[in-house]
Amino acid sequence: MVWEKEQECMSRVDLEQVQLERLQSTLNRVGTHVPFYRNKFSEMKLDYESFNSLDDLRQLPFTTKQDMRENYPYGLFAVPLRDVVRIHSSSGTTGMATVVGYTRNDIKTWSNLVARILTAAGVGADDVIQIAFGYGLFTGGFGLHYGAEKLGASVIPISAGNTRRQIQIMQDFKTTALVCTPSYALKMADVMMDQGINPSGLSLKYGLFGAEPWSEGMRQEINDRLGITATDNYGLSEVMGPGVAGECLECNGLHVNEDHFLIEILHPESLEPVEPGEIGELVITTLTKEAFPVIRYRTRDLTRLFPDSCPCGRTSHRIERITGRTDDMLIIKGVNVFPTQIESILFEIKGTQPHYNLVVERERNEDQVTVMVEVVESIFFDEMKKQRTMVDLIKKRLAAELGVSVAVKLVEERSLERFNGKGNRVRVIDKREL
Ligand code: DLL
Repeated sequence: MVWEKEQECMSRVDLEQVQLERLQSTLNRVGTHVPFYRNKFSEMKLDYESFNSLDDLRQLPFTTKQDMRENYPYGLFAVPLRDVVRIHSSSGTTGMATVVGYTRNDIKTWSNLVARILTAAGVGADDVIQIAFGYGLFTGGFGLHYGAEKLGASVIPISAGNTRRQIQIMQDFKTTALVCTPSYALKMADVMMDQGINPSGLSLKYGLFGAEPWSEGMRQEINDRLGITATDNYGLSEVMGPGVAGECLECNGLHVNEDHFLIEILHPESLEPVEPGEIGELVITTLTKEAFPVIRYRTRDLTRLFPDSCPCGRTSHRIERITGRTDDMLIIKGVNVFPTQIESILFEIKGTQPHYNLVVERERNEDQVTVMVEVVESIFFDEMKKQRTMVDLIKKRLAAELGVSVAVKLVEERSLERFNGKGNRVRVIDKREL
């Protein structure tokens, strides 16, 4: 099944024409309404109105997460707030977060693109979809929700957490499709096992998983343990949220919604295109966004293009599952975490040193982070009670900043190894085998 056959299966020639027209209108939009782009274009003496080929894209400036932070909260919006009907935001509190907006039309487009992805993954109007992504500023819950409703499916907006209840609902409501992070799907399988529940007695058929990296091995495990067909779907809030790309039931890479997103795969340092099929950084230009269009957004996600066509009939290019990042962002239980966020909190707490390590582990399919913090001698050798107060304080502050709880361990001054690389004060020890 294809949700929008005409668009998803159009010839590459027609697609490129649509892309070019939409690129021109997006450039017009940002060149007129977003001072950040207007100034950049005029500094570069860019005559975007004369663009007549998609290759001209290469002349355009990049947009980075830093640009978004510098224009926090609404500086990059291309419409007045009165035309914005929804606001989402990703990782970090004030000043660190990126804020994205949607017009009524953007929400329509978003729902449609998510409906495409759900359809490609085997789900239809007769399905009962349990959405176990967080509903809130994170785009996962609401993004998938609107797409699933658009499809006409029965949506269970259960949100994340409370695994036993998730399983109970799954049994009672006869859920046929599960939507969450891949690690949470495995956690559900663990809890089912603990409770003596055999997944083959459930009605579950499909699983759509995304928002964090996973592997082919994990897919196999999920398929085997839950008795479903699991597909991968990708997106990011800066560009829209879920709905950017997703796998069909061939499970051979993620179809990009190319009539809405123009993608480039670039060498992360030279920022020149890699050879077709080589791994590089995914760079995305939105083609239809109204409130928050972005030009050449550097996702920092690494992937490559699959050159061959897909037997499903969709003509869009497919990307390989995300294989890594070019920065130090970690995804913990689906939440994006930057080590610098941890650092800025530690700086504010008297007695801690700006040296810390992050140890990330996956225990029973759940991410666990331990922040090892060096503390001054007087605290390290202080009585246990004072140490405990310190640990609690750091934990509380970090949980509030990061939106996910972490363990904290105090260590003696100068006991952590020093590094001289770029992130010279922090070392991330990621023991998860993703
Ligand atoms: O994670 C949007 C989303 C929600 C996608 C639900 C799919 C399903 P952010 O919180 O802004 O948005 O995080 C975006 O998460 O740059 C990737 O590094 C990572 N990511 C998202 N999907 C995948 C995936 C949502 N399928 C960041 N595989 C992105 C690997 C993923 N990494």
